[in-house]
Amino acid sequence: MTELLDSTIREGEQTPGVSFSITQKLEIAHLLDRFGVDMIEAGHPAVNPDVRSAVKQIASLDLDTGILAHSRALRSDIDQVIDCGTDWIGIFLCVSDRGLKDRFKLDPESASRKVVDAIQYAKDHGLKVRYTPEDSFRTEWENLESVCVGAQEAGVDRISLADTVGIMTPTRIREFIGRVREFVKVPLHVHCHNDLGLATANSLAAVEAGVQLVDVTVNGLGERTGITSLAEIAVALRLNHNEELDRDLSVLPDLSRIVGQYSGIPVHSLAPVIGEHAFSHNAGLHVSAVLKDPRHYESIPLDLVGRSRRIVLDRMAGKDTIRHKLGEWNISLNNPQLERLQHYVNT
Ligand code: HCA
Ligand code: CU
Repeated sequence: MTELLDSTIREGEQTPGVSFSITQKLEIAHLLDRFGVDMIEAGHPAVNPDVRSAVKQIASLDLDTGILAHSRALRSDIDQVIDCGTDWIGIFLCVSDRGLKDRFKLDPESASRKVVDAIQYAKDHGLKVRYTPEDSFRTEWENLESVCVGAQEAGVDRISLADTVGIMTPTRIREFIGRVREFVKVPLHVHCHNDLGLATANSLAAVEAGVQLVDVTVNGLGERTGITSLAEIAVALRLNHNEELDRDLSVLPDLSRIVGQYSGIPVHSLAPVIGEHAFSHNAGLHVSAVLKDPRHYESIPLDLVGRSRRIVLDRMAGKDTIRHKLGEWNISLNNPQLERLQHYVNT
C-alpha cells in the first residue's frame, strides 16, 4: 500500500500568514493519526523554540504514525531533532548546480560529503533517515545520482524526490522516476508542489512509477500554491488502486474544517472531495438522474469520505428537484401546481 506523509504542520505552516499554536498542532496530529497517515512531518526544530517544542510534544504523543522532523544537513540541526525524540529525520539539501553555486557555495562533491556526514551522524544517534535532494527534478543527473548513491552507502532509509517548484507533468515524472530507480534501491518518496495544479496527478503518476510514499497536506496547504492535498490523493488511490482500505477517510471533513479554521484559509467551494459543492447537484437533468441513482453524477461514495449529498434549488431546478425539496418539507403538490411553481423558480 502506498504510504502517506502529512506535512500540514511543517510545509502547511509555511503557507503565507499561517501559524498554528502548539495546541492546534497536537489536535491536527491526533486527527491525522485517526485518519491513518503513515508519517507526520512535525516541523523543523531549528526554526524557532515554538516549533521545537511542538515537535517534541507531538513525538511524545505515542501515536501509531511515525513522526519525522525536518533538518538541514547540519549537525547543529540534527542535534535539535535528536533532542525532540522523533523516530525519523528528513534531511534536505539541494544539489543542483544552481543551488550549490548561488546558495551554498559548494561543489557537488563537497555537498555529497555533507549529506553523507549528516546521514551517518543521524544514523549513529538511532534515527531513521530520509534524504531529499530538494528541487530534484531540475538537478543535473550526475549530481543527483552521486548524492543518492552516497546517501545509500551512508545507510539512508528513504530518498524523497521533491518537485519543489511544481514544474513536472505526469508523463515526465513517470519517466524520471523510472530512471532514478536504476540507481536508488531504498524506497522512494515524492513531494509535489502545485504550481501548475498538477500536484495530485504527478503524485499518482509517481506512485504508478513505483514510489512508496507521497507527501501531502490537509487542504493542500504549503508554500505558494501548496502541495498535494491529502483528501485528493487518498481518494484517488482508493478508487484507482483499491488502496487506503485501512484508513478512515471519513475523518477528512473534520480534518479539512479544523485546518481551514486554524490556518484562516477556507477551502474553496469547488475543491475535490472536501469542497462545499463536491457533492451538490444543481441542473434539473442531473438531479433527476441522481435521484434515480447517484452514480449517474457521482464517482466518490459519500460514506467513504464522510460527506452528504446536497440537492440545490435555484433557477436550474427541474420538476424532480422541486418535488424532492417539497418532499423534504412534507409538502405535496399536484402537477399543475408543480408546473406553476417551477415556472416561478426558473424565472
Ligand atoms: C522546504 C522545501 C521542500 C523540502 C522538502 C523535503 C521542497 O520548504 O524546505 O525536505 O522533503 O519542496 O523541496 O518543502
Ligand atoms: Cu515543499
